[in-house]
Amino acid sequence: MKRGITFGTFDVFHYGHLRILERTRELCDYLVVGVSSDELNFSKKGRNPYYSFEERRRIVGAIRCVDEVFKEEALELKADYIRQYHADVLVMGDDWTGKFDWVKPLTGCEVLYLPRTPVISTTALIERIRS
Ligand code: C2G
Repeated sequence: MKRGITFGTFDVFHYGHLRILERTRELCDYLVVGVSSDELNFSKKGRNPYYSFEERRRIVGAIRCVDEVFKEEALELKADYIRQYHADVLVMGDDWTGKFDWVKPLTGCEVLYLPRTPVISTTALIERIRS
């Protein structure tokens, strides 16, 4: 059984989020998702997510193709999470291209970057709704 892992904030869950999860699940038999903690999101983006960690965790966990969800506390812990969840493949959107290649030699886990779904993003959505 092939186990896949992916990570994200998944704030204001949208179609691009659904597609990365569905496409990752097509590459494996069991999908584990690391949802960023509020603190990790703040350190990456300089703002708090619109939805709290608990809300984002529940939304991602309710998606049919997602088998398991956990809290991602730091980007640097990727190799530990991969070992903990016995992941065979790490999938991220291509805005992260090259950023997590370092886990392959440490864990043997394959690393893939899939094209982002065009146009949609949480930031763009929030800006459009605001204006
Ligand atoms: N994504 C996508 N298409 C979009 C928007 C997002 O494919 N239009 C993908 C991103 O590339 C990412 C995932 O959806 O793989 C989650 O996106 P974000 O919630 O923006 O995640 P991010 O804040 O980049 O957190 O350890 C990595 C981080 O936790 C990733």
